[in-house]
Amino acid sequence: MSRLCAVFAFTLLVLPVMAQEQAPPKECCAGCPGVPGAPGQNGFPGRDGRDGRDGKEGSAGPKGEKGDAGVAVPGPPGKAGPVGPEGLKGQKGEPGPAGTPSSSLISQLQYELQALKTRLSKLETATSFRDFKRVGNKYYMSERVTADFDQGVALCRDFGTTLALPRNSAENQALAKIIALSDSKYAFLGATDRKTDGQFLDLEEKPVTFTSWGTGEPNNYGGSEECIVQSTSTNWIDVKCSAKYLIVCETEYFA
Ligand SMILES: [Ca+2]
Ligand SMILES: [Ca+2]
Repeated sequence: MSRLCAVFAFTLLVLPVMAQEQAPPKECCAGCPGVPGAPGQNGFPGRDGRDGRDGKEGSAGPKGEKGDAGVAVPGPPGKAGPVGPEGLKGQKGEPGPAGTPSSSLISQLQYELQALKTRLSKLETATSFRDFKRVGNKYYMSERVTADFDQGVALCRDFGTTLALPRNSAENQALAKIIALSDSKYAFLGATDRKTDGQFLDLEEKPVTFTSWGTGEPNNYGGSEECIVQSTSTNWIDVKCSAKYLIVCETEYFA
């Protein structure tokens, strides 16, 4: 290659722009390089670079504005304190409405009504006698008549009652007062020792537990004293059942 051609070709390769702006050479030799082609297309983008280092901590930001007032929320209840002193008594309330009586209340009322009827019946019987006296739940009654023991038992039974028999000291004294109202000093009692001498049984044949024997009694005088009389001094004496003494009856109700 001639020196001229080499310079010319170098000029075209290094300064293509200049070559485009310049007019094509008017002289050329055989075998010289042709005119440079158009520029190639752009290549693909290169790979991403590595991450940079962390920057310095920034300065503190400006102070924020004052926040809104908080909402009150009740906390859990605390432990119960000690019991305080008793307060003053309140005013009496209005009476409540009348309730419907329960079956048990009705039963109770029926029971009490029956008890009252029985007591009234006993009282009517007692007041039908000339003398009567109440002691506890018992009435002593007397028509101030005298009779032997068996007649007396029948007389009292006719009135739905029994021949008097004190079961305690109070009844013993009440009977003495009834006897004192009459002309008699003694009244028959509702007990005998007809079955076994010395063992007195009441009219239901139950042993007599309360007694008020006088001095030396019962002595079963003559071997035939099977009945008892009480004196106005409350003493008991065993006597013959065939003798005649005051008849006092008794009747008892249960409260
Ligand atoms: Ca006897
Ligand atoms: Ca006697």
